[in-house]
Amino acid sequence: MRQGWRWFGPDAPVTLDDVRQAGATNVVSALHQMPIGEAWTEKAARERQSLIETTPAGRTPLKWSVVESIPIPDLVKRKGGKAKAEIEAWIASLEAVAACGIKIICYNFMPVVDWTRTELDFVTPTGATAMRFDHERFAAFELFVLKRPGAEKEYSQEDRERSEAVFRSMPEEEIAEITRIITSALPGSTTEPLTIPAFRERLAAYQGIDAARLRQHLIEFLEAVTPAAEARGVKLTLHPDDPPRPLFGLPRIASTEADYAALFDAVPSEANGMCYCTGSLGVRADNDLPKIARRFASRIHFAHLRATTREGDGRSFHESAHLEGDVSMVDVLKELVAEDRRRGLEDTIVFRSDHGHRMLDDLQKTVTPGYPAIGRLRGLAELRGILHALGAPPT
Ligand code: DNO
Repeated sequence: MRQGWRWFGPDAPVTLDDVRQAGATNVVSALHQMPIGEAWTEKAARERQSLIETTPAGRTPLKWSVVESIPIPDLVKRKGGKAKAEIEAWIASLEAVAACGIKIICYNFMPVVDWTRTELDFVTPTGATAMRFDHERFAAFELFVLKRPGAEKEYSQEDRERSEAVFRSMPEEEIAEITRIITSALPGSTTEPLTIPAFRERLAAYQGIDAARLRQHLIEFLEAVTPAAEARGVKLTLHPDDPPRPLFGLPRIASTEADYAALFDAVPSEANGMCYCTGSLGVRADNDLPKIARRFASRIHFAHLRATTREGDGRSFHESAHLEGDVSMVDVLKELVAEDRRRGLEDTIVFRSDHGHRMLDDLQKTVTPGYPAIGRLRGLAELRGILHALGAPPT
């Protein structure tokens, strides 16, 4: 397996030397500066590639192997194959990165919001902080800040009462903070930052789009883009929904084993692949992670490895240290290594330690939420240890 590291570009607090020191060799990056929907140019992709791959004398070479992500505009999710211009622009971006030799592209198909949390710095027993999704705080936001019409029907009376109490106890700054975290899009998000009125409008635009429609739109998108990907040897990897269940009354269709099976059945192209994310899938107790890895092994080209702990209410969760939490990372890695052994060297799975606790010096620094250097470095070191013990040292 290839050791990856997400790098947010030249302005990020984590540098390419930090990536080298963490021991990663493969960079995961995107042209985050590009407005969603605008076609990337080969020139811009080459500039980013040259930043990553021009190795100063005496330093370890790095390779830009994965694009995470080329965002899919809202219109494609709402209109499917009818969003012709948007799909063409997406293909142009695919071609721009493929021309640079980058062969793995990650994307997601979550409507309106990408990954969602309610707290960025939940204090763990060690003093390190983790990201968390708290069901009551989420409900407080949805019911009393966003005031989404019809939302109350999706909560039990007990939930509504509790979340109202939570809302009433929240000082103004906390309400502003949760609004910012949810609507302004977390780092790397592939959706646009929104204000509350714009957020309401976006939600309303999905009226009449249920899971079956959304799935059909994803299938139409894949039917349109996989020929271009196949022609260039590019693998498209669909990131699971995070969390893997509907939010804000919007459907989500990449949450379970059955969801992925339906997509691979509908679009068998070998370019139709999966970004296997333990942290996202693991939030559902009914997702059997090693089984999913085994079943879809040949479709997995990119893996996000981290652990989450489901909390007592069955809805809330927080991010744990990489080998703690609800996932058996050893069992998962056994499956991925077995698949890797079936492949050629060029084709091995790129994995990255996903998210990390904010700890040690990072507690004093400005960090990118979810992506502090030290917590991720710890995670990568632990994952690397497992791979050595399995007799499959990563490259
Ligand atoms: C969060 C990330 C996501 C992911 C996109 C993929 O940490 O895993 O933002 O990059 O959903 O398109």
